[in-house]
Amino acid sequence: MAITLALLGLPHRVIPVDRAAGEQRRPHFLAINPAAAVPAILDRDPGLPQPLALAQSGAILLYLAEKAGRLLPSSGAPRARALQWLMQALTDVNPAASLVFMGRHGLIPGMTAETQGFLDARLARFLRDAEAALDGQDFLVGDLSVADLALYPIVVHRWKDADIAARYPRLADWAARVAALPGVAAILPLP
Ligand SMILES: N[C@@H](CCC(=O)N[C@@H](CS)C(=O)NCC(=O)O)C(=O)O
Repeated sequence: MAITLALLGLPHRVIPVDRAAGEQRRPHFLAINPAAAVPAILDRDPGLPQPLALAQSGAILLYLAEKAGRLLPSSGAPRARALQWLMQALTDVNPAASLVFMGRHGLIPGMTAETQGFLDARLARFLRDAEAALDGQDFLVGDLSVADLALYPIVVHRWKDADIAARYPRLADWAARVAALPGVAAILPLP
């Protein structure tokens, strides 16, 4: 979210939420997202009839792109493709990556090496889809879009587990391109 806000040049303040301390369950945060999960935004734009509290990373990314009129094609097939990749990043790649993380950090009860192998292979399948999408183009749907910005943190966080640099050369080059965008490396650099 911070990356998208920075790239769009929208004025904002990032407020870290200490989840280990349960801050997401405190009243001041629940007023913004009653589901007690990050990310969430509070848009106090005076042009709005009232401040907008919004959760779910996909909804937030779409809202910010539409607000700024950038990072999302406005109509037709280009927009549909960008939405497809946004959903693919958030509903395929991200859950697979989260399970790999949980498996490797002892957060899945009864975890075995076989199950970890299954989870690793599942993530690898989704990463291969992204690798294929980047054949012949710099970003997932041609121009930079919120789909790239949804996928980038997932790829960065699983960089070593999934052996991105060695196994997915186009994805690694793409990540370097995203990392080189203004302000991105200061927020989330490549490992
Ligand atoms: N589908 C949601 C997932 C949000 C979510 O599960 N966030 C996690 C952190 S990645 C969270 O805040 N969990 C609540 C907790 O840790 O108590 C989204 O994309 O925003």
